[in-house]
Amino acid sequence: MMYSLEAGGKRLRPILVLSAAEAVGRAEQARKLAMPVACAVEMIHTYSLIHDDLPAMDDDDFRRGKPTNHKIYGEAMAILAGDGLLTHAFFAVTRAVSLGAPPEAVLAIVSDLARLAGAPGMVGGQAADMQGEQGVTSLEELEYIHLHKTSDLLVFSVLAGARIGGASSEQLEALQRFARKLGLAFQIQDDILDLVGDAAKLGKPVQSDVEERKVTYPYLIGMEESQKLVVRLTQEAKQALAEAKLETPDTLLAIADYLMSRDH
Ligand code: GRG
Repeated sequence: MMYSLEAGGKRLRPILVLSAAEAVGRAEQARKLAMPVACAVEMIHTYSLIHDDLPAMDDDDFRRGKPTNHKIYGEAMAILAGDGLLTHAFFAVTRAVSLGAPPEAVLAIVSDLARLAGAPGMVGGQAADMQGEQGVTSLEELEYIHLHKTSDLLVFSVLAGARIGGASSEQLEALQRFARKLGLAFQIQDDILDLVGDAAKLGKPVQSDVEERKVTYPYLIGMEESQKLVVRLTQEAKQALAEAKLETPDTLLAIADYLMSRDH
């Protein structure tokens, strides 16, 4: 569990939890109360990466610049490390109450986490992605996969932070729209970066129409349209953020800009 948690990564989801908490108000106090939830979402994310890398799923040898969990500890232990992180995440969320977070906010966070990380959320998106390997045919199908596999955990992160910060239901609704758009933009940018990285490795020009196992936005609509879509989705995300009328939205805005322009 610690091997994969400490392997690095951008820590995007915990940063979203903390930034959403501080954006709503009483920044310092909110950040402190939100810390256990920030840790919990990284545990969930790390479990999903460990399981995604298993031979039965993506069968990857490297993650976060290091050998994948099953390459070091074997498949059985990697499955258990993922299971342990998933379960411990719920324990971590409940720690927010002992720090002083309102119990009703924490209860809503537990419920959101079970839904958005579970079968109606990330797990469902991953299942649709695995089925799609036999042939994703439409943009609607691809959007469904991305919205659940990727956006739902970002939605959870932003909502959880905002709940701890004391957000109103109107603010939560606007923040949900923000995170859904942000997640889609993030995933499409990820697909673009994968193609650019693959081309660099092969020393060839970037091609979005190459035959590949996974259907992506660049594959379906081309590289240029995908890049335009990332910009449009980011603008829409920022518009939703403005509608949330937060006290200090600056960090969330900076994250949206960073994700659009990142090169790794
Ligand atoms: C196994 C239930 C289950 C779910 C797996 C997260 C996931 C779902 C699969 C990983 C593969 C993938 C490309 C998912 C899309 C989301 C995504 C871009 C994950 C990588 O997140 P980053 O870039 O990773 O935030 P770091 O390492 O920076 O934390």
